[in-house]
Amino acid sequence: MAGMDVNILKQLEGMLNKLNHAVRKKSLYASLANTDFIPFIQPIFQDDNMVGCEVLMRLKKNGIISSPVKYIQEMELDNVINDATCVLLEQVKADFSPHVGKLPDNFYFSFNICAQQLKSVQMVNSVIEFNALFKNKVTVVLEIVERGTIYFDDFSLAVIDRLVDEGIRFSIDDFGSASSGLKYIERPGFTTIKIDKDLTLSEHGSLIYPSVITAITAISSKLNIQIIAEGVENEEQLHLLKNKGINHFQGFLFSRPMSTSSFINDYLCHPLPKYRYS
Ligand code: G
Ligand code: G
Ligand code: MN
Repeated sequence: MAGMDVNILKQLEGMLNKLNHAVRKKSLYASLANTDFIPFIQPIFQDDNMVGCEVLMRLKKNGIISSPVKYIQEMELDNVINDATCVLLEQVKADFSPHVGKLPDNFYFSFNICAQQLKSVQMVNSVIEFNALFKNKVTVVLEIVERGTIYFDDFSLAVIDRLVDEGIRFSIDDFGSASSGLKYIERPGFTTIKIDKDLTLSEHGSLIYPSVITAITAISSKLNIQIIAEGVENEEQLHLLKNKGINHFQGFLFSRPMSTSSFINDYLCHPLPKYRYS
């Protein structure tokens, strides 16, 4: 009798979970109705030279552009995230195709994806297509943006190997924050760690997490991995991070994320002698 009760409870729990999922999906789709996914671009610098950029999703609804931060976690649990990434790839391809010749040598476009997206044939094919179009001029980097612990199953690892064979590189985003992708940085193709912006903060002339930064730089030099410090907002931070041996930076001090047309205008068509704008 007690066994039957447990079974019924389990069935009920399953039904409730499904219902909950359906309600959340409906609410997500309602929020995203009539919304376009558009790419914003934030440059990444090695000292004062722009070496690449991160493509960041923005939502455009009724002419208003906003961050996807409120929806991104729900989106990542749904196939809509693959549609969104494909739209960003297509839009960047269309906007930058006439300007590839103006990009610095060895430039890269970094796109955010979560591990689950490697299972989407549509998404993987779009990445391969994008990479093929810009081959020899631009590299594609995939930033793994897991909100929990990063886990790749055998299928995803095989997809990664395939993409690495195509020349695509991987980086671990928000390194040192919630995500834990430490073991993957030993894999071929994982060339970069992006130190989370919470860890690059400084206060009263000192970094808040100097030992963590030292440990990350030690791992990266041992494995010959590149480090990008994210969230660099002021000269003090920049100076302190440079003293730790870091030389790749992204943040508001250099540039905010901007539309593709502003980026093309400011950085490719009419660049100032130095790329620093703020
Ligand atoms: O740019 P902003 O801080 O508003 O972005 C909010 C969050 O959305 C960040 O955590 C960022 O990683 C995430 N994000 C931005 N663009 C993409 C994207 O194309 N795909 C995924 N999965 N996350 C993104
Ligand atoms: O999670 P991920 O690292 O992909 O997200 C990067 C987010 O950080 C982007 O959405 C971007 O808008 C935001 N960002 C970029 N530069 C800075 C910065 O200097 N300070 C802060 N607070 N956020 C930044
Ligand atoms: Mn990122």
